[in-house]
Amino acid sequence: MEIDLDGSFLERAHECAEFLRDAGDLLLVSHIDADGLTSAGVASTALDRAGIDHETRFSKQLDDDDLDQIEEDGYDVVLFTDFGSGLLDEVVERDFTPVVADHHQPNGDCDYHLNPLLFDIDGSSELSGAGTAYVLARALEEDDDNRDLAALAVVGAVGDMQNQGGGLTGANREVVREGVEAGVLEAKQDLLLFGRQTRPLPKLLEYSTDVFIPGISKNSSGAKELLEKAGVEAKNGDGWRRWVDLSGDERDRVTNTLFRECAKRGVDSGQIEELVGETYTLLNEEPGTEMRDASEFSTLLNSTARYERADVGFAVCKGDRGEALAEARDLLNGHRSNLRAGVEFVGDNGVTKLDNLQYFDAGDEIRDTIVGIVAGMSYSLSEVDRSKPVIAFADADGENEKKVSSRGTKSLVRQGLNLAEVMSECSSAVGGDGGGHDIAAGATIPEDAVDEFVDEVDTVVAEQIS
Ligand SMILES: [Mn+2]
Repeated sequence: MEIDLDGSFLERAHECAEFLRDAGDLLLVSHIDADGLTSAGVASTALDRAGIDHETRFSKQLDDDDLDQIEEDGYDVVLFTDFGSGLLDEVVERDFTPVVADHHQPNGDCDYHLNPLLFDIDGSSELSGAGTAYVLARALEEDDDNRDLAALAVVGAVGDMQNQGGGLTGANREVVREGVEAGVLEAKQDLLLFGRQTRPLPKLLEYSTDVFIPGISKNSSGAKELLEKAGVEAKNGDGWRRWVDLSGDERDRVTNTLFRECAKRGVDSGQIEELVGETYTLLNEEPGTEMRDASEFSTLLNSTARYERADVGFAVCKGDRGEALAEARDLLNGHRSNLRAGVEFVGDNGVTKLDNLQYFDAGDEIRDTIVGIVAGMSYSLSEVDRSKPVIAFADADGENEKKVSSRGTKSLVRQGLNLAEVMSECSSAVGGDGGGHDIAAGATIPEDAVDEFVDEVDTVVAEQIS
């Protein structure tokens, strides 16, 4: 379904925009993750351009304490981005007027409620929080200005994994189209390996663990050999070359060689196809930087969010390429070494295997904000079975609670795995709650319910995959 920029969705956006112009004391509140940070970046930039004063703050999960604090601070109007819809029945009781630009399932409604789900657009796969904020931003300008913000909106959609299946679809395509027309975005089919802008070539191949390629993934000499076979120099005078440094012809040679080697090494054809998909380049960003590529940009933002430095990620979204960017890169480096340590922990301690899943409990050894990524990365370990989902537990902030993260593979999803359903059903069966995406989902459960929970998961996964 296409976003109808002339239709009722845009009409609602205009009503919200008109209201915001005379908002009085305005607070922008957004979610702390890549989509939430880009949502705030899009909304705040558009408000600035429209001359609307506002302050900005972030929250990991909007709750009553946040609402109490906002009320106490005496704002007249609060613009919520990337959350708010789910708590609207409580928000409307408060002593301020809410404007909500969100894409999550609504609980309640208000006059200024912009949410694709209210307009028959799928909020989980076809428009993100940043995409919704983008529609609002478009309504804040009478002409075609603010279309440059489509680039950030795409970063948000990618951050929310809406490009699964090879590219953005639905209303997101309209956002992509506007970004391309505005000259800020390039969308093209390319190798989907992570790090096309910043990683040294051999590392680009070596770190491909989404699709595991025997003899190349996690094998630096194998990765270098592949480049040799493709007749592509891995180095030039300045050091390692990156994907972005290659000519189109060189990229084709590497891609074709990679396909051939995958087939030779028994990677199934469905997985080989997943190595290529639509990629998004932010044309106003410096080549060779994280911000140039939507996927690398969203990872940079996530690594600020996971360490509660939303201020840093937000500043980068608003264009800071100095101090904030340097700090974001430090956080990213720290994040990577935490991930390495996490995977090492799983390797050292192993996983417990049931019929239809494997799990590990990291206790307080791995932060609950990164244990899900570690679970996904652990597929690269020989002791982890790619034919079963990985369930990871970590101690949560809350007392007597466990944070659960789960990861599957694309091939498991094709066989019917839906971890969002698994996490939601199985956590509520033990008195917790959860949800997410088919390939990656999470939950919070009582800490004494781990055994019962994994048994539930074992049963539900069996049903899905059979
Ligand atoms: Mn979102």
